[in-house]
Amino acid sequence: MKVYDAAGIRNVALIGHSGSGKTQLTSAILSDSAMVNRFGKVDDGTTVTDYDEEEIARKHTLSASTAYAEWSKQKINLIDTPGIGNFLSDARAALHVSEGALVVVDAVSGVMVQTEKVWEACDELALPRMVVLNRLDRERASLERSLASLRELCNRTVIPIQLPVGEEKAFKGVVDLVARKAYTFPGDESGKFSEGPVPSEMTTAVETAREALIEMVAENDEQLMEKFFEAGTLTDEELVAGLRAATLAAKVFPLVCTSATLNIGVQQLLDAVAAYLPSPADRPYQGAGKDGQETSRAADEKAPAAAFVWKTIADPFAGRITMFRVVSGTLKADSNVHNKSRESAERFGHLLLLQGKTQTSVQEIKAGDLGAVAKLKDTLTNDTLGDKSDPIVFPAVRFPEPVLSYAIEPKSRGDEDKISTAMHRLEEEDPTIRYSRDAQTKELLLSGQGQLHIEVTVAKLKRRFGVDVNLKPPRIPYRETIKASTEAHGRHKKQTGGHGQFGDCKIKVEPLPRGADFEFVDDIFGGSIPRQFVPAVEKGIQDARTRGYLAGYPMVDFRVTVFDGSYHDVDSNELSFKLAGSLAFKDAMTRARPTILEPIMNVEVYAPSDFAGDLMGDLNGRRGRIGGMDTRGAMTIIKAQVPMAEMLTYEQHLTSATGGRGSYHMEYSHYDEVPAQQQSKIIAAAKAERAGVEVEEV
Ligand SMILES: Nc1nc2c(ncn2[C@@H]2O[C@H](COP(=O)(O)OP(=O)(O)OP(=O)(O)O)[C@@H](O)[C@H]2O)c(=O)[nH]1
Ligand SMILES: [Mg+2]
Repeated sequence: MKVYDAAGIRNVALIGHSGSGKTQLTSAILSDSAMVNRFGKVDDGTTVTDYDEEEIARKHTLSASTAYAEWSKQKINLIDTPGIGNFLSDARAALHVSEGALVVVDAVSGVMVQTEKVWEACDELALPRMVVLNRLDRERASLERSLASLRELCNRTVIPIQLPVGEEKAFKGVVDLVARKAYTFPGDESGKFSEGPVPSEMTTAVETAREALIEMVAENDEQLMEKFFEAGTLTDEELVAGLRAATLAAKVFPLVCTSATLNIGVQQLLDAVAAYLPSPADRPYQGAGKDGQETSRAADEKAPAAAFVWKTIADPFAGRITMFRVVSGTLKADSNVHNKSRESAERFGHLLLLQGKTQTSVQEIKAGDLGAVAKLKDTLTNDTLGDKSDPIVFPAVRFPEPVLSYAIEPKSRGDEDKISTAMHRLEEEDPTIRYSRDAQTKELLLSGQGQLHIEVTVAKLKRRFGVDVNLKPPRIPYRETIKASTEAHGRHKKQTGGHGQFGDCKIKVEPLPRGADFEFVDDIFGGSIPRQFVPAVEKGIQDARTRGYLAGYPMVDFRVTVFDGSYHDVDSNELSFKLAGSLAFKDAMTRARPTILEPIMNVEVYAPSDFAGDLMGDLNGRRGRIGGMDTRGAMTIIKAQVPMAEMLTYEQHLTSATGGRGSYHMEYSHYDEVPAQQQSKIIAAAKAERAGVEVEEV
């Protein structure tokens, strides 16, 4: 393939709610641009970008993947991203290396919860975007209703540049509002279309929509506004240039119409991408210079080479695959590159272009383009690669912390070492999972963004690394804290002939604000405890607090001050003071009013308004606090704060309560005290667990 320079490249992330058709659309694009021979289908598991077995089996994208199409003398790099909430961080990462986004919206359901999330993510980056109204061939599909819900998201700035020809099953093409031409398709998926005049029954609608488009463009440019007032309209050239400028400035978001399964409107979409979305040359990349000062870097192939790593794939056979964007300069195969985030040297072998999983080896990759390289030694996601002498580094993608933990155990004994190696590889690939060992129970914990995320990770573990594990019910990461200040005393004394043991300390404990974790203060004056033993007191308290007091959960948000004690010249040693610390902690807990904290989640539920009442009732039943309600067209958004413990089964409930038409998004908010009734259950469950009894439910 030809090597494109920055002005000839478009980096476009396909983002949007799950099921809107991003993968199918990518597939249609690759077929129409003759990058592949057959038109792959999500439903047959034959698309280029959902190549992973797990994606094929579940018919959902679980990890972002790249593809590219040559169109109108341009190379359009496509990043197909997951729409499922658990996996949305991959969409965020993709936005970091794109100049533009295609926000794919299902014309039946309109804006959904993840549409809103990705829209906000684009807003944060001031990213230009186009809206692709897809699935227009479906029953109940509607431009008007979808537009209404979009406009509640971003006012009037989403503006159609096409109108659909025919509705629902009869959807057969699009009218381009700029060129005033109709493109109609036979509906046989071939993508062969005929070009003709606007159908007579559409002329009024087309003229009205065109008028609205012209006004929107004129509104965003003073010169065009003046012309518009003078002449009453704009020329086609002015309209195209004005629309491009307003789109680049992320002030206006053109909307196009497609059916990705029937391959209708897809080529017109590509034309629009080429015409209106920016190239890397149009949008300098943000980075930080020597002193951390913000700076930007133009996509200049003559500048020093600098690349940002936005994704890593852990392949057990091919090794690590590092996916990057060349921000400036030119990366060459078989060359030495510096990892500026880790100050280490890396050796590039083959440089790769990725068409889904298919790799094509190339000699060089220039500024603005996306590529990959295998087998780097210690480069990970979010690293900056380039010339050692060039100070620039690029801002990291912020990945969310895990919200949910499951205990896992190997099905066959002796697999524990294998689990640990494989999990560390998977952590490299997915920064939103964590693998750890529970300090109390010694269980292996897998933490992630939700149940599906955990299940998919376990499936990867099995398929890629041959490790089979059992998942135990999720564990809520409860914490303990105290509600009262008190003083306490701990003394450890043992005299069994010969050498004795003696440690003695007095402490004060006081609650700290939520999130403060733990503080230890040494307030010993006059050597009542010799200097060298104070750390032992702290260690004893630290150990005791991580073991918890009520139900074995780590105790947080309090301060311990050791202010007095005594010692024995011969019998005092570290161990004795450690035990004294731990005894003082236990003594303090009898008066410090210990209590249990639980994680509270921010939850947003999207569902057709008919269900709103029932869903709110249900959230109340889950100890939820409703924070607000909003409507978007026919949909209602409910915002609430709900304890995590009550949300474990929410997915199933929402699906069955709304017939699959509701969706939700959840993220960690804060810790709050558990009501007394629930506390006793948690304490009982912890006791039972310690006694080795299985408990059904907490
Ligand atoms: N009728 C119709 N079905 C479509 C269209 N586009 C996609 N589909 C179907 O909708 C389903 C979801 O399509 P995908 O392309 O997997 O959706 P996605 O946005 O990639 O979903 P995630 O990967 O989960 O985010 C599949 O069964 C597709 O065949 C369309 O234009 N019309
Ligand atoms: Mg997909």
